[in-house]
Amino acid sequence: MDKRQLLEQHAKTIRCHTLDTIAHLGVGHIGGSLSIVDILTVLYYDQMHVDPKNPKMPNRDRFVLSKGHGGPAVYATLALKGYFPMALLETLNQSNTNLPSHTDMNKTVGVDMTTGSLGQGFSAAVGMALAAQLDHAPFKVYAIIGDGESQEGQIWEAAMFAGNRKLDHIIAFTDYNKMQIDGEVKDINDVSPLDKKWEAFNWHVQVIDGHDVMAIIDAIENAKATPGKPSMIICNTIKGKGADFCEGDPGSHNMPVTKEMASKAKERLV
Ligand SMILES: Cc1ncc(C[n+]2csc(CCOP(=O)(O)OP(=O)(O)O)c2C)c(N)n1
Ligand SMILES: [Mg+2]
Repeated sequence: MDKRQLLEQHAKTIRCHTLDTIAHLGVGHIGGSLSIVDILTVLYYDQMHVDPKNPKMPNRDRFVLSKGHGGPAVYATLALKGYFPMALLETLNQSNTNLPSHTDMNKTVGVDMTTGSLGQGFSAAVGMALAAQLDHAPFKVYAIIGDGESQEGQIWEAAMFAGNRKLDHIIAFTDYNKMQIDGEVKDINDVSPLDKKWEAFNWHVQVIDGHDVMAIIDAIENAKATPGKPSMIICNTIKGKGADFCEGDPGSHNMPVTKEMASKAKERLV
């Protein structure tokens, strides 16, 4: 198996466990979880310097899911990497769970920042990158923001600050799935042209297919090879990618998912 095949296999496995995790609860943010799986796969299986046995390792790379509602995909990824037992996935969003629907650093091993209030996680990620710059630390901060989240003013305040401070410790991704909670981003408050906006804020910008694992790797390598600028990788993605019952459907934001729906979707995936 070559690298692409291996990573695509991991991505399928993460998608299957994300489906099962949400189906066990019966409802959840399936669309925005599945659209980021290929980015998570590349980060955790190819790029990030992390150790599940030593989750607080001081110089680990950090990951911030600023669109915190994609937690189920992060939990599936972390469980498969060995941060915690797979069985924990069945506790998603139940009372006293360690896996709330939105990522929480005080509850889940391996989660570096508490998120869910859109815009705030990205500011925290930029702050972590500033700390890394001041400390001359060797690690990177990876962050995923949503395209609907990019309608938040706070995103652009953080973007301006990171560009001005030349924070090259941060490599961010926009999950550009063209949809948010209420429908299509362009109909609600269009964020395009995203590339020109980020360039204007002094970021290094790339636009890629966010489901192509090798393109994601290349973009991260390019970002690492560009000192003196924060990096934004705009990933064209599809909401609900891989699940036949909701792929490309604006209704996939937070929807009921039965075990039958999940198992049929998994059959088509593998
Ligand atoms: C500050 C804030 N406002 C509103 C919400 C409610 N909300 C949750 S997800 C979402 C849509 C986000 O869209 P996008 O960033 O495109 O993520 P996707 O749905 O594509 O995963 C909204 C408005 C929130 N979590 N935080
Ligand atoms: Mg979106």
